[in-house]
Amino acid sequence: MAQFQEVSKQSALHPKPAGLVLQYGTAGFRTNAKLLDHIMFRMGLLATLRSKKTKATIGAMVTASHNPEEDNGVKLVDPMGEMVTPTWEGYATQLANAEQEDLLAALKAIIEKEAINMSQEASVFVGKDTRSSSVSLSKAVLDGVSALGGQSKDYGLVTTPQLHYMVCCQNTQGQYGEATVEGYYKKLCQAFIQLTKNASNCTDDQKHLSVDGANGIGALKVREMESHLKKELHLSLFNDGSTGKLNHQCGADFVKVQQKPPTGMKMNSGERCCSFDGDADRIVYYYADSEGQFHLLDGDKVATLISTFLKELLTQAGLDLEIAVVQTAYANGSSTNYLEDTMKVIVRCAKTGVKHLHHAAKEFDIGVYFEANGHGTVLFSKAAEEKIQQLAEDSNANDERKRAALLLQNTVDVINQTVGDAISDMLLIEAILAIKGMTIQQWHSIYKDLPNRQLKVKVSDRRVIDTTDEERRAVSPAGLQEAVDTLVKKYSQGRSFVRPSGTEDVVRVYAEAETQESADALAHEVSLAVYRLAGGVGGEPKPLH
Ligand code: NG1
Ligand code: ZN
Repeated sequence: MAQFQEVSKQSALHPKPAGLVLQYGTAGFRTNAKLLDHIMFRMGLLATLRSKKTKATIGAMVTASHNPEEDNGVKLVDPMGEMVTPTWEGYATQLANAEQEDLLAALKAIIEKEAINMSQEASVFVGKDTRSSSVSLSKAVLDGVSALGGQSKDYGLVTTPQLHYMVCCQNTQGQYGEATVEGYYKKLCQAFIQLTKNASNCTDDQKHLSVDGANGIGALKVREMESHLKKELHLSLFNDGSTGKLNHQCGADFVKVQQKPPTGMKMNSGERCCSFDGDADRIVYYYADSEGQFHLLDGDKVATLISTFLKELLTQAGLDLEIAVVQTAYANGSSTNYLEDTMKVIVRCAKTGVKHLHHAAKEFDIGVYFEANGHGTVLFSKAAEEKIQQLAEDSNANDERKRAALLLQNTVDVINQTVGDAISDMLLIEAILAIKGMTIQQWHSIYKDLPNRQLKVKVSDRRVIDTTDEERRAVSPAGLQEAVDTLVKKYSQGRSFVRPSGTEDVVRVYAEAETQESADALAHEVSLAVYRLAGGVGGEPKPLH
């Protein structure tokens, strides 16, 4: 067939380095940009097949999120804006690793297995982040699409969640919104402005927020959006990419893991600040108190704020909808206790990676999901949205119920339900704080985080670590979990677990305990156990103090 001849011809221009093996990981392929040209071309091919199979538009986003500038990556977006399904992640890995001469056979195997009608039209939306390598790599994706005769639309520079949004808008024939960046700003900002009308006496100071753009795409997009906010939110942008390096000493991942402010940011005491990551799908908040001490409000605090707000509105509206919060093992123990014991909301634990959280959140009328690192959103079931709408339009409902329903409606509209979105989350958080007349200090004091520490350990093959119980326990290598259990017992309020990263070649260690010294010591001791029992490489992990 002519299509396959074209694939053969084009793939020669995007050759695979022989022997290179890469996995579709927690969030797509991710590694040094120099190794990715063939992967991009092949993901263009796969996105086209996925589009033919689903008879819908598929997305391909070129980004390596919070990884260093030298890295890049690609992830595929399914028709409703979700992450591509696990079976197709498997195909992605197969296609990516087929040697040059086996590519056509690998492609045909997928076509056959999925019984894909190759005369079906295909449409792929492509987006990229601000990495210099993204320019040629996104072209390679477009080449892959055209080699299989698919139609593509290149959105150019967009945040990851913006691309997810476009895909969903397109496949819902505009029901979810208009599939343009302008349409995205309009929908979110209009909802934000409606929400803030419910805030009384908001001063200019309270409307101010400092944003660390991680020197990435989020900074560009916040600038683009600003005029739509009609001065209801005043943003001071730092690390906007004009001088600094992407994700270097800044961005949500740096702030969360290092538990300190990004460089290049001016922090006045008590003022709200937030950081995006490199592709603007994560957000964390923080502030410095009058003594200059830094306080972090991570994804767990965000989930708590949002779920409290929603629960209050549901009560006011008299709507009987089940609300749950989905977290991962990285959620701070205090947040889980607070949500379950004080807030009385259902809490579920899912494996790391938003696709797992997203899936779990779909089980509820309203599913609030956040990773501790600030990646998350809220999902409303169709039935929930309908009930909210009915009440908002019910002329017999009393004023309080109606007001709550309208607030819920605008909340639904300000949220990007397709995936975690730093811009959308920021607008929602700002609206909630304004409506509740809450300062960042008050939000922070809802519960007190247990001191915690995250470390990385290099091992020769991280696959020797296998986990169970949503990654909270290791089943291999032998003896590791027992060692962790023994160490944890030494510390008051201790908790620790280890898992192989899905985005970096490391094993991650998490520990929390009553004091920072204990959390640091526990994390270090567990790192040593990993190093000794799971084939550590390089020097032994050193104590933090
Ligand atoms: P890995 O490298 O698998 O831990 C990291 C984050 C995930 C998720 C992905 C994708 C942590 C501990 N892990 O995954 O939560 O966000 O990157 O970006 O934050
Ligand atoms: Zn990201």
